[in-house]
Amino acid sequence: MSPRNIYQKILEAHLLEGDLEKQFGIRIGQTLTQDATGTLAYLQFETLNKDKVKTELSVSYVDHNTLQEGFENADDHKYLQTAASKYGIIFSKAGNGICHQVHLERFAKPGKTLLGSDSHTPTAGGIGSLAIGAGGLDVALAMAGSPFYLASPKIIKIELKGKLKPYITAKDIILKILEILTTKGNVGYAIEYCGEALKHLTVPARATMTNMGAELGVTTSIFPSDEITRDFLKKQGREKDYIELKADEGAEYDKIIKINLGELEPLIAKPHSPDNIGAIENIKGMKVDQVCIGSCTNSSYEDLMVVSEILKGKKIHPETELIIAPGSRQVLEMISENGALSELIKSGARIAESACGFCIGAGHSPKSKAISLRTNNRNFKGRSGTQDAEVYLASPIVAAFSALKGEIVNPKEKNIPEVKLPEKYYVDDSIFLKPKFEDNIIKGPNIKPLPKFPELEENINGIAVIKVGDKITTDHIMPAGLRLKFRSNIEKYSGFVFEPVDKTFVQRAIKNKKNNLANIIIAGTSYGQGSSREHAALCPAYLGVKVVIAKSIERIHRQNLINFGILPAYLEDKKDYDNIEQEDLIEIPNIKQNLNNKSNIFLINKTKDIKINLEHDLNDMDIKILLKGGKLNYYGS
Ligand code: MIC
Ligand code: SF4
Repeated sequence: MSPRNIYQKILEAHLLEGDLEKQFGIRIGQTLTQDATGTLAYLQFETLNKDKVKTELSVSYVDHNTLQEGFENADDHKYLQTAASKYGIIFSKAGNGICHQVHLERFAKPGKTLLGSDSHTPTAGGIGSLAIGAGGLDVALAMAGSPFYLASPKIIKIELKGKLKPYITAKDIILKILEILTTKGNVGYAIEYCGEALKHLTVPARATMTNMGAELGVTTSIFPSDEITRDFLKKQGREKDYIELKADEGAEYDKIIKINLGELEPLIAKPHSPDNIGAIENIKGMKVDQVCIGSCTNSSYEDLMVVSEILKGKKIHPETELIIAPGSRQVLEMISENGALSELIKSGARIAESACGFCIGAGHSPKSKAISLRTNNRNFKGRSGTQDAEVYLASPIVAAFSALKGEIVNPKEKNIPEVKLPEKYYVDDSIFLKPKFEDNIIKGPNIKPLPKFPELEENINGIAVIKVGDKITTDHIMPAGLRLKFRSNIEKYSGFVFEPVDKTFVQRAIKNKKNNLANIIIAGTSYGQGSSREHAALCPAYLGVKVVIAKSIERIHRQNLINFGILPAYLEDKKDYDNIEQEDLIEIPNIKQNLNNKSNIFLINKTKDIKINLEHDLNDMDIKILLKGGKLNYYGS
């Protein structure tokens, strides 16, 4: 047998259908959902008529919408709890922590497959799990036992050597990788880490890096499972979950990147993209109004311990606010037990719930024009809830020193406290509710039935309802923050599509729909970056969007479009982007026939009287799903 990399090993062990070199379907062992995507996932699961989930383990977390301002969040939580109980799913209540942190601590296993309805699901790659983010419908299907379909990913090997300087962290490494690879052009790739420097990276540090693979746009990232993994699992009381996992000598890769950790200097992502990387040295001294430490990227025990050691006996700058959200109840309990929490409180920090919170703009929005320094993974414009805030991303070490000084600090100039890893993590699994398999699902008034979509028409007659530029994120398409509570009410949530970009979009889209004109979105490169939220496809579909024509589309969003019957198409010649204006009348003739016959597809810009060639990357199953008007219609028939 020829030498295999880690992906080949796990994929081979889970292959159900197809060819690993091309398109294939794998068995999903574990799933996770969170509340903001979970309600839809379970509403969709209900339509699949299964009595229980077919996975080895499925967990439903509540971590995004925990503000409970109004009845909507609590309605969602109750629905999720009762659906989990009926279908055999473990339920993690609000307050237990952020799904990725908790899953890493308690459930993720090396060598297993995990599908999650959240783009940062690959966090579990830090423990050697093959973890992928997807839309809720794909997760629902995996829970029902269907294969998860994937095109063979190209593998980038990232070889790490050298030793980190004390002030450099895993966050700086992943920011370096974001500088090299950027957030664009990595669709279809997956990252495998290796190298002698791995021995300096703990599981939570590795998880910081696999977490932010989502920002690169890669399908997933993975670390080998080694003695460090075993130690982490042992301290979590889960040594039995350990297996060794490494690539064979001579295994092949599509691309190789080598990084000498000893050469890294502290980095920061500047507004408004995680790949807008600069050296802290060039930005130090800049006043910061707000510092936030937390999110699924940097909220582990070791992250917060180093922060507490830095803040110990000191006070944060009077002009700066510091908010800290421990990633899980486990982390919160441990820092509370050992006194570190008390140091954080005494320094003047505000302690937030163990939840996503500020990371998704659910509370703690900074003041107008604020400079906010965060340990999060995303700094898209407006995501903090303040449109004109400037959000920077850096390590917890940089964040803690900056909170003390009220300005960005280069930690190179500081003594970095050494933090000892715990002998044992605090474990209390009674915080998870086990399923009772009872049929008593409760749907409060915030839970509305799913909309239905028609089959694809032979000729699409429509209008370029909006033309947007490059790197439009799902936060632009479907804002979160205070709008999050409408995730289970598609009609209501659809009223906010493209709100941050164009407040008149919804009105125009509804008018076109009434006039029987299909709404067509024209976009630049990397359309649909960021979150896995299927609402960014479902709500536009509800408003009559039938096609997205872009220079390129990100992986999860592309699949979500297909799932809800929207055709993802690309401009054959990228220059044709300039040949379509907003409001142009567009016709896409014989689309069904051309897709079925594998003929070229094209559009006629009726306003400009020109023909523009299009491309697509749909496989046979994608085409069948699209023709049916989406995956629910397809599986329902
Ligand atoms: C995010 O970080 O954007 C989210 C909120 O976690 C999303 C999921 C969602 O929109 O519910 C993600 O990353 O997939
Ligand atoms: Fe939650 Fe932020 Fe992580 Fe998304 S990126 S799962 S909002 S903490």
